[in-house]
Amino acid sequence: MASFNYALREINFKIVYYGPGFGGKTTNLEYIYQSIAPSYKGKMVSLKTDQERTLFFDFLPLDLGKIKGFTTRFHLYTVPGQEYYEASRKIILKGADGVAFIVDSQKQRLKENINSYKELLDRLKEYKLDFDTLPCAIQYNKRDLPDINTLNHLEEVINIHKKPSFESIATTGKGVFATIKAICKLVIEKFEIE
Ligand SMILES: Nc1nc2c(ncn2[C@@H]2O[C@H](COP(=O)(O)OP(=O)(O)O)[C@@H](O)[C@H]2O)c(=O)[nH]1
Ligand SMILES: [Mg+2]
Repeated sequence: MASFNYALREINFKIVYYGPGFGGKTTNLEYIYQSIAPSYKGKMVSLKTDQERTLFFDFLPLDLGKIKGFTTRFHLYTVPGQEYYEASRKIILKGADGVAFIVDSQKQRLKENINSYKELLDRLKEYKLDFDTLPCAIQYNKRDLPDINTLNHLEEVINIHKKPSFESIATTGKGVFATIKAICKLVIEKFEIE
């Protein structure tokens, strides 16, 4: 849910990076964070659990302009991917304005991707968020690795809702901004019609 800060004349949007553990969510956020000039971003907050981190930070996209005199501020979150953090994932997803679903393209991880996608759909349903209209992009990550599924196959078995999708190598930054920009654009478009 977009929230307004009238004092700062800002609209705040929440984008959640979802997907199986070790798919590249944290790597995406770290790349985005380090690419943004200090005056356009807030502090990166990291909540450490024993094995994984939940990260969040906010930033002001330079190229989106203002909406009705308000500056847009995007808050990016990652969720911990391992199965036993289901409760945390559910809490973090609450109120999301947009979702980036990060796929691990490796063949051996296909099942985890599909399970995570199904879980996402279930959680959204519980929050009464309609996935058909929710701004979302799919990112096929780790395209540099040798034993990966073809794009066509991943599109067929994962992207069943035909969301915009991008190939990426998050460790080098390839495809990282294409993904977040697509989501920000969809979030703004949806906000403007509602
Ligand atoms: N080869 C390769 N490794 C990646 C890529 N993206 C992430 N990784 C690595 O995969 C591991 C898990 O990434 P991480 O961002 O922590 O995944 P998360 O659990 O989804 O947050 C780390 O060792 C990353 O360096 C990629 O595009 N290619
Ligand atoms: Mg992570």
